[in-house]
Amino acid sequence: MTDTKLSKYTAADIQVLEGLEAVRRRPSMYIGSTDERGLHHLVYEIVDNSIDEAMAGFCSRIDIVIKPDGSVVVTDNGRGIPTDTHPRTGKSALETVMTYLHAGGKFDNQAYKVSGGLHGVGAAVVNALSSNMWVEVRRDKKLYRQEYERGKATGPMKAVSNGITETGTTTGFTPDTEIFAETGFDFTTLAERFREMAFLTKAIWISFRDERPSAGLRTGIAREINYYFEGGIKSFVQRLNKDRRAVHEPFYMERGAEGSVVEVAIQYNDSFTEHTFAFANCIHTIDGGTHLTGFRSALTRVLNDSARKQKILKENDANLSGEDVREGLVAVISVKLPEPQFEGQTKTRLGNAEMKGIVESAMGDELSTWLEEHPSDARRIIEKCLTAARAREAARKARDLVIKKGVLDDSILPGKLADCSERNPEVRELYLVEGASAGGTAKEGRDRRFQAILPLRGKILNVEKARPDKMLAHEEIKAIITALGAGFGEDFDPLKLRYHRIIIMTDADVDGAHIRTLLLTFFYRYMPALIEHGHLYIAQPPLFSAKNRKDVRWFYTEKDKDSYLAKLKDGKGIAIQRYKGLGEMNPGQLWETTMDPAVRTVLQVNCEDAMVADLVFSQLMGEEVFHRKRFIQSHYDKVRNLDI
Ligand code: 0RA
Repeated sequence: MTDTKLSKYTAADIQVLEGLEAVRRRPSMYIGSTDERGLHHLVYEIVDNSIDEAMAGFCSRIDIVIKPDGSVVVTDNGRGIPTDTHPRTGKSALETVMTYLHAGGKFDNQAYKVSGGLHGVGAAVVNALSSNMWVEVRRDKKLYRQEYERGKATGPMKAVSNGITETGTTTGFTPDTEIFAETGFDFTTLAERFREMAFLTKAIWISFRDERPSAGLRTGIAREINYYFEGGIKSFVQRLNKDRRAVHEPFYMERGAEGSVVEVAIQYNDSFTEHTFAFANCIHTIDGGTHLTGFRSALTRVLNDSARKQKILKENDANLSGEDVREGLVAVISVKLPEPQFEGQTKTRLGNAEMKGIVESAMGDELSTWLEEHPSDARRIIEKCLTAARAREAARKARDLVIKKGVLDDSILPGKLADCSERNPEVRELYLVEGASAGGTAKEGRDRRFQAILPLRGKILNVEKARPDKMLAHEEIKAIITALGAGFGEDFDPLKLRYHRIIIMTDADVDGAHIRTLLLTFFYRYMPALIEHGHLYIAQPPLFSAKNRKDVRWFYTEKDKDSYLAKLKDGKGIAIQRYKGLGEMNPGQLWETTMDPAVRTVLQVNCEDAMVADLVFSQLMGEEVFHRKRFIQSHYDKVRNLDI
């Protein structure tokens, strides 16, 4: 209901009550876009209002239903939108909220509402962009109702029943097909957002049901899901650590400061990677911002102080670095502030300068108290950071040695590499091939002018479970780094790449998928720029062949094979073969089906958009992992852009 613009107006005590024509004229101004993203935004707007009511302490459950006709109904058990007459419009407060942009009065009370800037544009905007909308309010023992069409009330608000004991608000709307090209909601997209909302709002119950006839049929999955996390973000970190060994009980704090609220939950595990998620007003700020900066500096400072106090760090020891204190860290930071400023191209970085100090001091105080009150947890955490520091030092030495010895020097290319003759990196391709035998086939089948082959033997190291020194000791990883010639980690320089297309070619089976995942993890963690610049690809070998005496046909999906078979009048003499391993093809076939640029399809691995973090996020949350893995394994032939 309130957005940043409004709060500025009210500060100057100007009330702007505008009709909704502007919203229909330029919808993107209010919801970002009119594609699927904007469409789903409508639902978030309505649910956000109920979340705000929960944050104010008056609402404990929210029910969201996609109705069989494709409309959405959101019900909460809050106080109910007020129904008394609004002094400026002479209409009910409900109608004012629903039919005027930036409806004011008590609704823009900042102490009550902290909505997400761009995202807080509210129910009126949804109303303007819906062909039909209705609201029911349960309040003062009555049930009130009003209906709207494309933002205009079709009649006054009416009390339709008496003797109502509950309170709350129910909103139903049908997105307008005049505005949205696509009006079908995606269950998973909505469910993931609701899960996030549930984690970020302590003890809220969110129930989500899809009643569309197609919902359950297509997938066989029951389309109803309920979220409830007693401990909010504390449950969140515990959940993130579900499949790891936690080092201690979670640290959790919540504190109000200068009109904002800071919430932090931390739990270290025994892995070597960091997973930190920062939110501002329930919006996942994947590019971080001032709240994250404040958090990090408090963490480093407080752990160093504590380590000195406990004499785990001796006088002559160097301080723990930011990297040291983040190894194995799982953390969630959630801030709520009245006027959030989101920066960057995707508006996913918090810009409010004051948040750095607010988070730093709130978190600093709370964490140092907690460490004092939990001495054994404190000791375990600090010992872990110290181990990280020592390992990092050892890794640095190992790396210096490795560099000195020239092991990573590109003048000494790995022996297994079959390089190409072309000199221009832009046209050079490197195939990373699973297995020595498939590697051999690829070497024979390739165009040696511009295609190089690096066979990889056995499993790739899971980099999440290994420190950089271990990683460098791993032959396959070392071979990849050397062959690419552009360094790794902070030193990675895409300008030095010896190939501009790096193509992962693995078998179409579970092992192949696993190796691919490990390789993607490695590139994502140690050469993210490689992915960002679009250099990483996945080859797509066929799954089936159909042979008769004269020729061979290849199929990349089960469906293509089946429809070919169905069209055949006479299937006699046709031999269908399922290809599992690359090694089952001869060099000519491998070239023809998978490597020839004129006919092959390769999937470009893409992490430019924010989805990467989002997926890491979802994968860590567990639930969807199985489905995603299956998705990647069985449908990767249909995806052109694969996000990792
Ligand atoms: C302002 C004041 C009051 C309730 C709400 C807003 C409210 C809005 C929405 C939107 C969806 N669900 C909601 N629930 C509550 C109540 C003021 C009072 O009762 O004193």
